[in-house]
Parts: sequence; structure tokens; C-alpha cells
Amino acid sequence: MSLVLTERFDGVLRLTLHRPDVLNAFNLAMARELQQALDAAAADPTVRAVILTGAGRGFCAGQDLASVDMSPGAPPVDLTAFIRDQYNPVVTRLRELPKPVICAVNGVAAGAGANIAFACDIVIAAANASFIQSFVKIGLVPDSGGTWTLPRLIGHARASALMLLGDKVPAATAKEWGMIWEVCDGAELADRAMAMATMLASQPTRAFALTKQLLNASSTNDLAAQLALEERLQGEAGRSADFTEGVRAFLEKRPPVFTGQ
Ligand code: T3D
Repeated sequence: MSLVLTERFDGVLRLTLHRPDVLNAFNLAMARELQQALDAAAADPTVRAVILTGAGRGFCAGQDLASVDMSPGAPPVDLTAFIRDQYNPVVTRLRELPKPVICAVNGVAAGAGANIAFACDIVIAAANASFIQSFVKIGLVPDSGGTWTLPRLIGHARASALMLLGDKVPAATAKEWGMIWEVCDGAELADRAMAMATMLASQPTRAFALTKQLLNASSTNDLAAQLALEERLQGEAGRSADFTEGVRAFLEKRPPVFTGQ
């Protein structure tokens, strides 16, 4: 049984973390499958939007703690390798995927599970979902980009308190704080995510890729560098077929038909 279910819809790829008995906690095999699925999504021009969600009642409980050998006498665990091989490649792929990724958080998102959700482009959550920086509860530091992403989403004060206290943030609070985009009824989450992804898949995919590039760069660029990058990437967007179509459709007072090129 695959640990990441892949389903194709018109222009949309849905990836479902599939270890429901452990709230979709990551082991190396699931991390590798997710990395491969994201690589395949990047390479496939028919995929124009991606949904990431979880099977069962949880989204993802972070690292599978049972996969770490902590028995007496066991050699010390090299967590550097876990982060390097499992989580960093997932976060990098999500940020660099040249197409939008919607995270549909169907339940609890803890540890790396929460921070992987925050690496996606749009996060929508079921009303009963929650987010926990649970690392502190087991003596670890936040990873999977959380120390970079979360302060940018909700500010230092809230990020710092959440990381030190390990408090659970309900979906409604997460939305109120700007941690996520939307909350909906759990029974509607899958349809809501699919409707959004289907809409995005009909939009100018190339422009989305360039927009992600700009947002990624904005965290480290100064204004001058960011203006220069906008200048260059807008030039690139201006050479796309979708720009031609978008302007023509506007002038002809009809909806545009974007091909993603
Ligand atoms: O290798 C490294 O450690 C480095 C990498 C670090 C990255 C990280 O993500 S560190 C953070 C790891 N994650 C956690 O610490 C979260 C642990 N889980 C929890 O705190 C709770 O399960 C939740 C708050 C997420 C949910 O609580 P609740 O009450 O809704 O569910 P539960 O009963 O605790 O869990 C349900 C089952 O899933 C249960 O199994 P059982 O008793 O039914 O057989 C539980 O053991 C299992 N489970 C939940 N989380 C994990 C897990 N099994 C393995 N690993 C988990 N992370």
C-alpha cells in the first residue's frame, strides 16, 4: 500500500498522506514517496494545481516517534540525517514547485506536520483541525522551516510563545492570526479544496510559478533587489501566451482561456 496516495483530476493532483493509524506521522518511506510525488507533479505539465491532505482523522503528526530507536543502549540518533533526508527536501519542493499547492488540513497537524502545511501556498483547514509546535514536548527544536515561516505568518511574539509552550492552536484561531487562509466545515473540506484547486488549475500557471519565485525571494531581498526581480519576472510573464490571452479576453469582454503557458 502506498504511503502517499496520488489521484488525478482535471489539471489537479491530490496527494494524501496515508498512515492513518499514526495520524499520518512521517517515516522515511512516506517522506521519500512525497518527495517523488512532488517531483512528478513538477515535471508533468498537465498538473496545474496540487492538493496535499491527510487520510483519516489527522493531517500529520510529524515524525513517527516509534521509528526512532530510543531503547537503552541504542546508539545516539542522528537527527541531522532525518531533517536532511526527510523534511528539508519536502519543504524545498513545496516552495519551489512551479504550481500552486493547497494544503487541506483535515485534522491535527503537529510538529513537522504543521510546518509542512505552512510551507504550502494556501492552507484551508477543517473546523476541528488544529496546529501544534509539539517539538518542545519531546525536547526538540522546531524544524521543517517552522522557525522561518511561522514568525513571518503570525509575528515573533505569537510564534515564540507557540514554540516554547507547545500550545494547540484551533483552526479558527489559526485563521484569525493569519496562520492559514480559510476554515470550513470538516465535511466540506475535500470539496472546498478541490473547487479551489480546479479553479487555480484553469488560471495562468506560469504566472503562479513566477509569483511563488517572487514571494520566496522577498524574505531575503531588499527593496531594490525585489524591484529588479519583479522587473525581470514581469518581463517573462509578459512573454507568456496567457498574458496575450488575458489581455485579449479583457478587451473582447469574454472570460480568458488560460493554458498555463
Ligand atoms: O526523528 C525526529 O524526532 C526528528 C524529527 C522531528 C520532526 C517532528 O515532527 S518532531 C514532533 C513529532 N510529533 C509529535 O511529537 C506529536 C506526537 N503526537 C501527539 O502529540 C498526539 O498524538 C497529537 C497531539 C498529534 C494527537 O493527539 P490525539 O489524542 O488526537 O491522538 P493520539 O491518541 O495521541 O494518537 C493516535 C494514534 O497515533 C496513537 O496510536 P494508538 O495508541 O492508537 O496505537 C498514537 O500513538 C499515534 N501517534 C500520534 N502521533 C504519533 C503517533 N505515532 C508515532 N509517531 C507520532 N508522531
